[in-house]
Amino acid sequence: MKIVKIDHLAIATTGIDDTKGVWSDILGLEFEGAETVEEQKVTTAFFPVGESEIELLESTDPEGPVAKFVEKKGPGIHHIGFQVENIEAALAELKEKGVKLIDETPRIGAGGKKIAFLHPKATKGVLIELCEK
Ligand code: CMX
Repeated sequence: MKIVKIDHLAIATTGIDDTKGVWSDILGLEFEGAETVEEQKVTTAFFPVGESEIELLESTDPEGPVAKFVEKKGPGIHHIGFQVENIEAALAELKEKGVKLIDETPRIGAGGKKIAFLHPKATKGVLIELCEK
């Protein structure tokens, strides 16, 4: 599996409007825009940093996974997104190694990217997303 770069670091928030000042006003990052990924019950907002991005997550539903995460752990780092060269090949390789996956086949995330999550049990508690542009 070839990891190209850290694509994004995702932060679960209580609300993008409440939180975006931290990234734009305090740190001076540029707000690139927001996008709702309805299938995952989440709105995403991006702040580019070099070749990577900070991705803020806001749940669109009180029962959604991001709302549940914030309820349980509070706002904070939610997942790391790694860009890979070939996501299907990466997933096949991980499956072959016996790594527990949340997504065995990619789904579509923000920006139309192909994405897939590894199970946090396989990675000692860190949620890892693979993505391919
Ligand atoms: N960090 C660590 N552990 C996490 C976690 C996180 N961020 N999110 C979930 N988990 C744990 C859960 O607590 C659960 O553990 P147990 O089995 O011990 O209870 C386990 O992982 C499975 O979680 P789940 O929510 O029950 O499983 P689902 O298959 O329903 O969903 C996931 C998994 C990761 C897809 C979902 O929790 C989630 O976070 N969805 C939002 C995805 C997202 O951020 N999308 C944004 C757009 C993507 C993009 O383009 O970047």
